[in-house]
Amino acid sequence: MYNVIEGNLSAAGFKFGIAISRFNEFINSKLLDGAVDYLTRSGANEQDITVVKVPGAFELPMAIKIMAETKKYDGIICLGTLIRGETNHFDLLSQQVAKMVSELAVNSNTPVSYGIITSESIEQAISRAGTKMGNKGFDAAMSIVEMVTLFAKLKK
Ligand code: INI
Repeated sequence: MYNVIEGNLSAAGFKFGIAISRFNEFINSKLLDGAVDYLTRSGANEQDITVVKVPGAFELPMAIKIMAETKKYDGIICLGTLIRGETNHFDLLSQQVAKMVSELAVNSNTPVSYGIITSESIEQAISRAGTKMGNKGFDAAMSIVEMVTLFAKLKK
């Protein structure tokens, strides 16, 4: 019989960092609510959750890098909203940020989950922040708990 190593959904005892941008704060605050809701309902202690705020999505990788270097967090969630209608450099920003975030996660050995909405319009962003299409912050928290618990097993 083969061996299977996988994470679980119990956040108890782990420390989480959340990097969040202020740009589109109205939407991002809903993502933060969703992420904290998931973490605490999965057993995380509120005192074990640290929220780091940056101006915009462009600055998220910089914050994540320092956060990962401190080794204070078992996992980091990044939250933000990029709306095509609002920016000419939407494509550049969204591709660069996603690339940087994944490189940071791989290079730092700290799991980072991606809770950044990239949408065509504000309406579409709202539908992904706790209305019709779920909550991307909640989903990113679910992924980070699975990865953090997986890493704990892999490192044993
Ligand atoms: N930042 C975002 O997080 N979302 C956006 O939609 C956005 N738009 O539209 O431009 C945005 N721009 C700011 C950018 O992330 C930086 O904060 C800014 O360029 C300063 O470095």
